[in-house]
Formats: sequence, structure tokens, C-alpha cells
Amino acid sequence: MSNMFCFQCQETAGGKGCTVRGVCGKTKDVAKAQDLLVYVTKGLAIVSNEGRKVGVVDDNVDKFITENLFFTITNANFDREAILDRVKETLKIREEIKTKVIKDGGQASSKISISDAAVWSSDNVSDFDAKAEQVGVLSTENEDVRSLRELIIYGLKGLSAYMKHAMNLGYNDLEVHGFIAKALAATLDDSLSVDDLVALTLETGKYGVTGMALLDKANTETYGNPEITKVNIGVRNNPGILISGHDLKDLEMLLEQTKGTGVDVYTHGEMLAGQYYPAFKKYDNFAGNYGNAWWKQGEEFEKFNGAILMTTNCVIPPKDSYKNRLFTTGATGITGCKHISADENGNKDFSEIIAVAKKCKAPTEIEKGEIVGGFAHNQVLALADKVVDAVKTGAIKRFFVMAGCDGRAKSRNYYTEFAEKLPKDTVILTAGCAKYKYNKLNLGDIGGIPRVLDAGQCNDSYSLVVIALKLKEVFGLDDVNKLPISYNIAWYEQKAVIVLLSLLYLGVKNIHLGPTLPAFLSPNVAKVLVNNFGIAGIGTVEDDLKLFLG
Ligand code: SF4
Ligand code: SF3
Repeated sequence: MSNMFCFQCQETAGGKGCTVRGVCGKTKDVAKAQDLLVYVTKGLAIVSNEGRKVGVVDDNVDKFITENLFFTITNANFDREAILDRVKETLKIREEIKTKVIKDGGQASSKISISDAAVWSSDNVSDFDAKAEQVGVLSTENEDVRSLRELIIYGLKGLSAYMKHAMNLGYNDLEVHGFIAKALAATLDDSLSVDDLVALTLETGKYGVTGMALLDKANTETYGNPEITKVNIGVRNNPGILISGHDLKDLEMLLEQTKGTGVDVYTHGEMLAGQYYPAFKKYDNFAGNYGNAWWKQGEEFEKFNGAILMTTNCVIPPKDSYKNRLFTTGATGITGCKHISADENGNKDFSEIIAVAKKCKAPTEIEKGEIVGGFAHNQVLALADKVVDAVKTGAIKRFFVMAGCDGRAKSRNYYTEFAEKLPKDTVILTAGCAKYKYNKLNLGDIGGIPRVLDAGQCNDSYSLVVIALKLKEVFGLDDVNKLPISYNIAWYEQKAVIVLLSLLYLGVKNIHLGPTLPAFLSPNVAKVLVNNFGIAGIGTVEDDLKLFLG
């Protein structure tokens, strides 16, 4: 089998591309299945996009496109069979909708009949890898076009993940789906110029804001506004289930089903944010947060001793020592691990996980103490007077948005050191798993305002934007860039890409992105981002502090 090629995440091999095996653990055969899934999803998007023009809109198609993109996000799905099943299902759905489009539209649009992605089909899995080799990232030869196409696709992957969470809570926005189909189809359109693709990239950011706002509404209307919460990072004596990832609906279902069973539920990684929502506080068996960011799961899942539920990225292919107690759901998948699917109403039966947990020992304690979070927009705005006073009196000189992702690269220790060395009159605004680099440092407070304000998950970067816009209004500024806020963002996977594109769309300038700039940015595309938005990488902590603090 020839080589794979993937460069969608920050840890890509040699800062260029994974070609033999993913640093994430993705094998060639999984990479090819994902490449083909993305390709047939583009085909489905072309048909869906043409369908919209003649009034054929199908919820199932929208759902499928978002789920497929979510499936291929970094560290979500390593189960080749599950991915290939989606390829087959996508081809089936594409043909069904195509029939409707042809019928309702009078005739097939030329795009449907001439685009290979909308036409190619096979029942034979042995054809799949051969096709995958023709349609991967490198099939676009011009490196600038390839760079922009992939930047858009990665943004759409992140957006799809956020849309799926909102949809799980019964919230949806057809316009966003219309855009996803349009933009995905456009990544196969050779008639588009580099300028067209740059414009589409910014438009992706616009829908990123819409998608994150929708998810914020879904989460807060369903579970209440996050509130300041002290979270225990130690353990109790009962057996436990560790729930990881970003899906709050899964957390709710798990808490409901574990009530009174004697099994405690702990959060891990991005699910820490679940601790901040009022709706989950009523569960006696909702224990604290266990462990740190995703990349430490090998060691920490072993010590947890209990059952583990992965609701979304980031999953690391598990060690044998805990593989039999790790379950996947939603877009995640690991060959050999039990996958829990939803029924037609979105309900999931977690009884098997609970049964496994009951036979397990209580978790081994790896940390003690508490961390504080829950500073999403509503909570921060409730403290607005205090915050504004602190800025006016000079007690707070500057805010640093340090949202995004964590990762295993040693160079990321930069963020711990940066947080430690920030002057005591600065406040860190964070969201996403990037926070684990500094949320246990005890950086103190400024007149009762903690120096690390955690809004929640990466999607809650939206909260940070709401806070910034509110401060702009309070201070009567005409430009968000005039606020005393600097952006030093860490990225790893594609959700961070949609967060970045959203910030660019909102006009935020001079974002520093690290620990390295994306490998998928060609020199020319990087130049566009530098010239138009002041995007920069990171340097040494000392140099960057001087730069930020002027
Ligand atoms: Fe490599 Fe990242 Fe792609 Fe995994 S997701 S194969 S580590 S570039
Ligand atoms: Fe983390 Fe995977 Fe990106 Fe939601 S859990 S931020 S890396």
C-alpha cells in the first residue's frame, strides 16, 4: 500500500506531513478510509448544494455531512471498518438525494453529472483504497490552492463538530448547513481563484461564529449558564466512570443512568467544563475532574481503574491495560472497543459501561485539591463592574487570551512558562484544553478576580469573544483591537482552526499562534494571514513578553 498523507494537526510528522503512520497513531489504512470519506462527503455536498438551489433540503443529508467531517477530525476515529461503513452509507444517501434533485429540479445539474465525487461509486471495498489514493490532500497540485482548500475543510470539520453538539440538544441552523455544503463543494471547484478561496476562508469564520453562538445557546438554554465552580481534582472511594470529550448531552445521559448505582462519574479533559453547568450539580454521584489534557490519557486512564467513555476527540489508541474498559460513542471509534450508538431519538444506553465500572476498583488518586472555572460570558458579565473598575484603576493592565488546545510537544511548555512569567497585574482568559498547561499553577487573584478565568471548552472561545465585545462597548471603543487584550493561542486540531477563523472574521488582529504555525499553510497563504491579520508564531517567552507588554 502506498504512503498516506495527512498534515491536518499541529503534531504532523516533521512539521510537514505524516506519510508512514500518524504521530496520532493513525495507520495508513485508517488514513485512506478517512480520505475517501472526505471525498465522498464532498460529492454528497455537491448534490446537496445543487439540491438547495431547487428547494430540495434534506435534514438527513445535513446530518450526514456534519457527522462525516466530525469522524475525520484528529483523534476521533481510528476504526477503519466504521469509517468505511460511513463511506458506503454516504454513497447510498447521495444516490437517494440525487434522484430527488433530478426529479424536483427537472434535470440533473451539470455539476452533479460531471463531478467525479458526485458520480463515483463502488460496492467493492477493494476499490476503496485505490480511489482514496487518487483523492487525498495531495491530489490538488497547486500548493496555494491546496493550502486554502485544506484550511477551509479543517475549519468546516471544527464547525461540524460544534454543530453536531448543538444538534444533539435539538438546536439547528439550516443556513449553516447550506454553507457547509457550499464550501465543501467549492473545495473541488477548479474554477475558483486564490482570491475566491481566501474570501471563502473568511466566510467559513463567519459561520464559525454562528455555529459557536448556536452551541452556546444550546448549552446554556439546556443546562443553565456556567457559574463559578470549585472542582475537586482528587478521588472518592467508589468505582467510577471517566467521561471525556466535548458532548454535554452524553454527560447528561450518563449522570441520569448512573444515579443511585454506586458508581461515580468523573470528568476528563474538555469535559471538565461540564462541572460548571448548574444542571449537573444536582447529581450526588458527580465527582470531580480526573487527570489532565488528552495526551496524558495513556498513563492516567490506566490509573483511573474504572470504565471510560470517550464522547469526542481526543482519543489516543488505548493500551491493552485499559482497552477493555474504554467505550466510544458519537464520532469516536477504536477497533476492538465497544461503541455505544444512539437510538433514533438520540438516546443512548450506557448500562454496559455501568456494569463494567461496578466491577472495577475506585480510581487511584493522582492529584489533590481544587481548580476553579466557570467564567463563561454570563458569569464574567455579572462581574463586569468589578472587572471594569480593576482595569480603570490599573489593577488589571492587560488580558491574555490563551485559548485553544494542549498537546504532547515539549515546546508547549512555553505556555506554562509564559503564564508563570506574566506580570501579576494581568489576567489569562482561557477555553479549551490549552488551560491544563497553567490551570493548576495557583497564579493568585486580583482583588478577588482569579488570574486564570476558564470559560470552558474550546467552543466556549465564543464566550471570550462576547466578553471582549462587551468590554469594547463599556470602554466606548470603536475597534476590538484597541482593548488591552493580547491573543496567544495554542492550536492542535481542527476545532482550533474554526476558532481562529472566527476570530479573524470578527476582525481580531495580531493573534500569535503556536507552538508552530500549521504545516498546511503554504508560504504564500501564510503571507496573506501575516499581512492582512498580523498573525504571528511564537518566539521565546522573554521576547514575547516584551513584545506583548510593549
Ligand atoms: Fe499526522 Fe495529525 Fe494527521 Fe494524525 S491527524 S496523521 S498526527 S497530521
Ligand atoms: Fe483539546 Fe483535543 Fe483541541 Fe476542544 S481535546 S481543544 S485538542
